[in-house]
Amino acid sequence: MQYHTQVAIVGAGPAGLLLSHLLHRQGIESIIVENRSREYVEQRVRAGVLEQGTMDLLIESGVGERMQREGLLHHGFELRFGGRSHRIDLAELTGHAIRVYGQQEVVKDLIKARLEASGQILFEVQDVKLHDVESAAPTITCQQNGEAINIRCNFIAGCDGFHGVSRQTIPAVLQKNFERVYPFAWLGILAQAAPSAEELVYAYHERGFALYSMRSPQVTRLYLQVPPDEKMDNWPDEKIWQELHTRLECAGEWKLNQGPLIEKGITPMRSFVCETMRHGNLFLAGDAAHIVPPTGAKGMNLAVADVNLLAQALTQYFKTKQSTLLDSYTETALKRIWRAEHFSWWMTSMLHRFPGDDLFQQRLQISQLDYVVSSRSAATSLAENYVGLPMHA
Ligand code: FAS
Ligand code: PHB
Repeated sequence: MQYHTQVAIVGAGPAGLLLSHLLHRQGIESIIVENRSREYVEQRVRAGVLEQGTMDLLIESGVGERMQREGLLHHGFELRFGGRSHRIDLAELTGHAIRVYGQQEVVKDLIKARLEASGQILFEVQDVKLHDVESAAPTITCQQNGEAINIRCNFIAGCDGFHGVSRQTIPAVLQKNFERVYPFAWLGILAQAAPSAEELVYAYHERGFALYSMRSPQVTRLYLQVPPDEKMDNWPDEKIWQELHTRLECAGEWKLNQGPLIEKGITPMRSFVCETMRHGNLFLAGDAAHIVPPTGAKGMNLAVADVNLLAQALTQYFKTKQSTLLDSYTETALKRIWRAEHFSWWMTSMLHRFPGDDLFQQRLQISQLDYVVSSRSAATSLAENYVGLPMHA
């Protein structure tokens, strides 16, 4: 089967779907190739926090209605350490808020919008390959249901995540990569349990980091710091709950509600940036170009910021044949990416126990936490990074 489009997109995650949606609104055609099924991508539990800019973009582009109706608007969150809880008042410090709305819900809304607009998303493709990306007529080949697919296009957007093929299409010698792997992972659970608190709780505890979040008035989302190579088999439900109670219930009367687990998994933690976000007419966006530890709730929001920028650049090209924004895409995107990388590293370093850390390191962490909860300027710095810096103008 032969296709011809303006922008071929690899990956139907938040980045690829939003890019296709934003281009469509400018009359620019695209085709998405996705190696998983629609059901799989719509059920994949990942991020949970939308920055102010992400909320605004989804609303402005006409896909934010359910997010506004079902998402939980939060004006602050808690830092819990030393047996006490301290609220960071995001709204008071920045005038902005965040919204808790599962990434899979964003994906569902975007797929619905694309299909209602007759957008083309080829699910369950295999053997995706990118060809002639340095030419003016790059192509993507793949298989679908045993049929060979060939897509001719002007540009390819690599939105296929950290393990995708797009970044690997760029010759290794040209890839300018930066990485830091952390000596711990997150064990995450989704529980059929009414949230025990209105807002998120980030806990620094001698036994390790814990995070209390939620997805709806009936579903709680929780995370535990575990060793980097931890196996799920070592964590029966009872042990998970016991550790969560220990690490989170350290301040007064507050008790964590329990309930049946819906989903559980272990996510490794790394910081990664491939600064080579363009190679010819291939552009990388989202996790294909960068990864952050989820402590700062930046992953999906960074992907959104990338494709907002890339959509503007592609729109300029197709409407005016000018490529100034395409030429500056990498430099502009990297400014926000490195800001989010630093903030995510800083939040992770402040809140996690590092294997082999000493009392000196722990005193530094407590001092940093004490400063953030007692100094308005320190709290403001955290808050403005957490709600997200303004989207690229
Ligand atoms: P995605 O990885 O979401 O999407 C890429 C898409 O490309 C996928 O659908 C994949 O199936 C597809 N694909 C891959 N290879 C392909 C190929 N060869 N051909 C065709 N399609 C291909 N962020 C947070 O902010 N908070 C969190 O709590 C959080 N938890 C996470 C948990 C896990 C297990 C993971 C992996 C990530 C988590 N993240 C979290 C980060 C996550 O939300 C990402 O930032 C977000 O998914 C980025 O979106 P995309 O760039 O679209 O990449
Ligand atoms: C989530 O709800 O999944 C979540 C919230 C905040 C984070 C990471 C994940 O920092």
